[in-house]
Amino acid sequence: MSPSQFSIIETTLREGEQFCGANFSSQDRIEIARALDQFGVEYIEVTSPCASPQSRQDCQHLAQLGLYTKVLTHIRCHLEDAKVALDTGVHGINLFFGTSSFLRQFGHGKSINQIVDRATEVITFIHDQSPKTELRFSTEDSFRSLLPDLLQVYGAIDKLGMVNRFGLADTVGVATPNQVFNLVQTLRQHTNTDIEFHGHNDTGCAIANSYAALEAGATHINTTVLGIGERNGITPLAGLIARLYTLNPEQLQWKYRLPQLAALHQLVADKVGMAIPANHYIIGSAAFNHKAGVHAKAMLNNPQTYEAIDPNDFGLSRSFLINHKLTGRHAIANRASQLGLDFDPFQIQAITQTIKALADQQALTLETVDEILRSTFPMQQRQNPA
Ligand code: HCA
Ligand code: CU
Repeated sequence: MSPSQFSIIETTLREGEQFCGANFSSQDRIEIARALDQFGVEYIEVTSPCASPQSRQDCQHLAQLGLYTKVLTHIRCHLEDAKVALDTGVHGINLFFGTSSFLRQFGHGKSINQIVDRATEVITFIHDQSPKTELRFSTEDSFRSLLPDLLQVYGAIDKLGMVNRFGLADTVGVATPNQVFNLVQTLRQHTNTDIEFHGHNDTGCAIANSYAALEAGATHINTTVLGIGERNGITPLAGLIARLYTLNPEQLQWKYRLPQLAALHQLVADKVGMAIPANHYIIGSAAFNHKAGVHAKAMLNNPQTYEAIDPNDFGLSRSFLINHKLTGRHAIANRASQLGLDFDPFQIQAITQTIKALADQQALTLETVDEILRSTFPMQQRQNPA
């Protein structure tokens, strides 16, 4: 079953800021927020206004930019933080509290009962001050927390009837898709609140885990552009889009401006000072490259043969790599006709063999291949006058 209702909570401006290379200026934050808004994510999450004086000003500014996307901020479950967050005018506040034994022992030092009491106090305070503010409560390190502890915390908060979403966080990236599915399903059965999933990518499962969360009934998924975040980051936006696109391209085209995805990624890559990995989902430079001769042949007949994602839907195009030993005569013939050179099949076969033999000896550029095609052409013409 494919999930039909979901929202993206894009946290490049919060989790993404925890990435080693990220140090966004106020202007960067505005540009990134606008680009995310143009792409069409439903929510953006921005760094806590308590993090620094500039973060506070920027949080306020971003909340008042008049974006279509809702602006959330992410704070510790403290009354003081809540007061500051309320003053910024954000649409929603994301609270988190560690429930794993690691965080209870080595982080905040609170018991489960104390966590429930504090969460109740902060949630009630925010709700009383501003009932329209969307509220989310998340248990940090949910997947290394004990199920009875999680159910006690969520159960108590659910009864308050003041929270819009519960968050499950795979803080250290250890969860498997099955574990995520089971925990989301269990929480669904025990509570009446929407569920958000935040998955770190330490073991490479972030996209699969996010999808498993949706399959089990989660409604909101956290992403960042290029997957940036603490350590090696969280679910990459383009990866989640790719995962969902193949299941229902029309829904994705309706929800998001897919042709903006590449520019959004280039913007964030430039701000972070990193190159977009060539093999990144959808927008990496290799994502629609076709190399092996067998692939190129079938692709020239029908692009769907080796593409589950249509690059045109993202304003991108496919390319055929022909300057290598794995090339084939169909790809070479295609290149020749692009260059306006009309060879017969025997000639193409011979040229392909020449290129393969040369590629065994040296690295070839496309220019070299073109040169071979061009220089062969007049000679062939001389041998076979039309
Ligand atoms: C962190 C916190 C967090 C919070 C996620 C959430 C995590 O460790 O920096 O609020 O849902 O991964 O647990 O990003
Ligand atoms: Cu995180």
